[in-house]
Amino acid sequence: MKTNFKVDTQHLEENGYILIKNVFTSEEIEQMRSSVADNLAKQKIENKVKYIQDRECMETELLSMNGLSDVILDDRILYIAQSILKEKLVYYGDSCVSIGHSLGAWHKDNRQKDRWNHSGFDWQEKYTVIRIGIYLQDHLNYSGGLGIRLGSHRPCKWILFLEKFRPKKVFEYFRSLVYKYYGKPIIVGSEPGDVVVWYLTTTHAGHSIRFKPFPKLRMPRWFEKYAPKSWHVPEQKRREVLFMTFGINDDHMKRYVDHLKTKPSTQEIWKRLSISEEIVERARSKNVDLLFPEEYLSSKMRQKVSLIR
Ligand SMILES: O=C(O)CCC(=O)C(=O)O
Repeated sequence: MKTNFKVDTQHLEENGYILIKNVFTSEEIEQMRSSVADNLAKQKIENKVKYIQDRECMETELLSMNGLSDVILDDRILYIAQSILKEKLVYYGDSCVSIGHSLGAWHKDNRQKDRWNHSGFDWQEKYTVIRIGIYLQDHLNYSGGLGIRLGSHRPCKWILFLEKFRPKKVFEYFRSLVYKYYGKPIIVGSEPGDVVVWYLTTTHAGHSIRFKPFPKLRMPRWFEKYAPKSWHVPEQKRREVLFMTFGINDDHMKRYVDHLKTKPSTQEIWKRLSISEEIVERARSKNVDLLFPEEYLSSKMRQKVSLIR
């Protein structure tokens, strides 16, 4: 596919994330914002929106949403994911629209068991589950951007070293300190039209605050919490982000889907899955495998997609 952007996989390997500039036009971003508003209004009427602090959550994945299903199967998104993962892409319904502030704490999203256990399976072979974020507003000049800890997608030698020590309690205390400070923190300066990609093993935080005296620095959480609000660079507009993950048909993906099965919100998304025949066909023609755990799907959906049994 001919594109006007480059997928710098080397940057991803070294740093755990990439920012790809100018993938979508400003008209397309405005269209996405308008589709988000339409879906939110519809789901509010149906009483399906959940509120977490001042964040509005639609528990529906993107392929089931009018106007937003096109984004996942957009050639540019698939080209980006394919350039990184190199094999047939698998989509298992792990996507959402995030509206409003997300929590700003540092965390990883790979399976719970291995997040901070760097001897676990997720750290053994090249990790192959990526998250793509399309931030629909300016985070280069405004607050609210993604925080990333550079290089935190690689096993940490300190954590591996500390794992040799017992008793466990002492080890766990030091390990928790290492987690917080492992990898230099940055704010990803995405602008509307850009796409951000990171591994689920990369330590990240939503909603970084830029401060007027030093807007380029990602400040520690305690500073974000307690520094005067008058120092904050404001947000440009209501924060809206489209998130989606892709994997390939391998053990990392299967282990991640097993982890998703433990989350009631994802179970709910799978139960509500409503992908049209036309979209299933489009995914097939673009060589994307729609693969879902059988036990959560309606009998109608079971007929349409591939099943994890
Ligand atoms: O809201 C963001 O920018 C990041 C979201 C996040 O933390 C996540 O996807 O786990």
